[in-house]
Amino acid sequence: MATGKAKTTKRRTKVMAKKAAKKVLKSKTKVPAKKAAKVVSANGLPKPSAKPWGQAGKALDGVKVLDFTHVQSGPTCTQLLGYMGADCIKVERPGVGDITRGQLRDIKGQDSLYFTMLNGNKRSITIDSKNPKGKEILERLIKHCDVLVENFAPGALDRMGLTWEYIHKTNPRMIVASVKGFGPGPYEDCKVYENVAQCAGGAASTTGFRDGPPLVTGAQIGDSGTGLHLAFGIVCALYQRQRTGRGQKVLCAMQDGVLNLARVKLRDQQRLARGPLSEYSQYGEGVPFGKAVPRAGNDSGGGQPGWILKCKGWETDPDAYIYFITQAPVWGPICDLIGKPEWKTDPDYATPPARLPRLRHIFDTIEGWTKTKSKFEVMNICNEYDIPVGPILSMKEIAEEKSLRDTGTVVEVDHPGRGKYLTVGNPVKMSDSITEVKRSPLLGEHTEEILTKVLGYSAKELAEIKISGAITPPEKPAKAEAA
Ligand code: CAO
Repeated sequence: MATGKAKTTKRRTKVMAKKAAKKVLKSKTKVPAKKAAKVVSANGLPKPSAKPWGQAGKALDGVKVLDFTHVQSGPTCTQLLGYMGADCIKVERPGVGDITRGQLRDIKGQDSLYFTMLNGNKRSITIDSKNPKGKEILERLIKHCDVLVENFAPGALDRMGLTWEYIHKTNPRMIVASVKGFGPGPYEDCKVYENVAQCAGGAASTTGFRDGPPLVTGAQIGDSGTGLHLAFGIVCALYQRQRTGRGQKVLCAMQDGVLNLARVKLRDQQRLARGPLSEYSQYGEGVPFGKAVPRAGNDSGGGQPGWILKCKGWETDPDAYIYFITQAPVWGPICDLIGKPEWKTDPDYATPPARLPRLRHIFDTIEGWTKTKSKFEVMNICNEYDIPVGPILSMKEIAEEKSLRDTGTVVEVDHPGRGKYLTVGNPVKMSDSITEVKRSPLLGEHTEEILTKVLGYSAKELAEIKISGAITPPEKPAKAEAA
């Protein structure tokens, strides 16, 4: 409790503090406006926002993307930009659209999951890029947008008249970003799909079992992987434009993207010149190495041996498996768990180099234990001892996994034609740019909206455009290819 004296002192200090504050305010107002602004942005950045986290807009708000992409690689890139807040205006051929709208259809007459899962957070406008009026609309779009993204076959954009020289002259600030199969060189004119890139980028020759043919992987490292690289290039080009004021070309070749993801295998190629790769199980098995990096089955890519092991139920469930890593620091707990405590001190098993020639026997023994438990039981038990393991999750299990729904990695969206569908949300989570996943657009859903509200065409001009054939299919509509 405060005494009377203490109360008076408190009151006096309050009054003094108020006076001092007034003084500070006075002296602050004396600072010339120019200098005050300098204080606010001394490092060239605006004052930190006082808005609550996630309510200060999205990372790419204000960025306008002319999205000329189709199939998978390009759409992956622009969907990510859309997730980050960019306004993606997808240009599609009238009456046809992105070929994937009609590919691998699961509901008759409706946009396929192939299309809907790669084209969320975009607006669709139909324009015939070879029609004179269509070209005029495209010119307006080029002037309006910051980035043009395309993944046509080599030369297709030029044949539309949209050369780099033309685009740069029309809008010197525009960034022109492309996916192609190969970079400059002997294959630059080739059309490329996912598996071609996986093979040409070195991934297939190093995937699969030693005694089997090269294998492609289910992860779309050629298409989605390259789209991801392109998105990174675009964001960097936007950042550089802040300084230079001009756009630039951004090129991602699928072969390069795959190689970047397979770089550990190029590492191994160089190590191979100096001796066998001791962490590959073929070393322990005494199988000689050839001249190139071999396929390593399920060997772990790093220095800690690992393998896929059967779990309870493997006889009937094709996904009852677990990836098990015999990480050196947890070798003791592994030995205890599998009922081999003597391996902790046995010179044949106690050290990582001693274990290398015995890996197959070691993993067979561990499998004897994992086969008695479900993959989730193995996971729970091993996690207690910090033993790194990973259950083989089926796509069914992933689709039903609650934690992935909770984080927005798997999202359910509603589509007017096909109803509810699952898509993969933004895999990049940001604390101040919260992703809102929106359904994919119907073909040409936003054509009029973009022509009038974005490009400023009048009602009269819109009527002219409508009869010009620039935004509607030709008399004999081209058929969407159904797969
Ligand atoms: N209006 C008028 N014409 C249009 C148009 C529009 N809005 N949109 C596209 N077109 C035309 C193009 O101009 C091109 O015509 P021309 O060849 O006569 O000039 C034509 O449609 C087809 O373009 P394309 O050659 O790119 O398409 P494709 O189906 O034959 O090939 C693909 C597809 C993917 C192999 C090829 O685009 C390619 O190699 N792209 C680069 C690499 C890539 O991204 N691959 C990943 C694909 S995902 O697996």
